[in-house]
Amino acid sequence: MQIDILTLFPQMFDSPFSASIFQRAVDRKLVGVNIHNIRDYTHDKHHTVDDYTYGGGAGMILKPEPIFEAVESIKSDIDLKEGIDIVPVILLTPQGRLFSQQIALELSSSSHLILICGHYEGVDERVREHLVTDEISIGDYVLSGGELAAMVVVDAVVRLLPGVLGSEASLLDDSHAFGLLEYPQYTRPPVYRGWAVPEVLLSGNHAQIAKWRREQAVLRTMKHRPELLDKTNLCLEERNLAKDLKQS
Ligand code: 6GU
Repeated sequence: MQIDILTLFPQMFDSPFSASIFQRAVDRKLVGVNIHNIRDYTHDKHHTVDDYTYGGGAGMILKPEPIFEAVESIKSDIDLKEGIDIVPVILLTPQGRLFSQQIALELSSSSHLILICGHYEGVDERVREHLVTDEISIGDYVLSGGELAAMVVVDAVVRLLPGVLGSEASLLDDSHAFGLLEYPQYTRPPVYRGWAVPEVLLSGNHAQIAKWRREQAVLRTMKHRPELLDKTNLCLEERNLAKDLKQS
């Protein structure tokens, strides 16, 4: 997968993409990331990227020209195999659809992504109307720019690409992959400061362990994210467990 990111602050991307799983994915050529400075696509002496909003109001708006030219330049470099692919052009903005594991999965099937990091009070609406194919927000809070949101999206998408994670099984265990939060996990020592690991986990009884984990996942989901349970397929036993917990 090839990812192009348009930003006013390219330096923000230096460290998050140079560590751990991500760097390994780049080294193995499973993903390539290019960071483009929107300012490089301006033509005036002052490299102007923003301007006042028509009609008045506080704050500056990103001008359309540099963004259109940057995306068009990136697209013209892409070796598009005749109509097989339209490249998603995604604007990171608090006005977008709420990012989720489902959307990460959807995006992970594209061979190419172009991400535009919004800034200031927003972008000229013509960027939305005539350039962007998708708008994504990472949650109901306001960030000072789309950069951190772009990093969140890229991280969530890249780890889903085949071969990026060590074992494909760990993808299935992910929080949210099943619509349940993850069960509690422990490692050695078996007793730490007097706090013991639940006995069932040391029992070697795999059926019991699987049952305990599923129950714990339901309990935890019930406690922190009850709305997720409405969308999840639970067996009768788990439904009753959730119901009991609700009543207690
Ligand atoms: Cl994508 N951008 C900004 N500026 N703030 C956000 C966001 C994006 N998602 C949540 N808050």
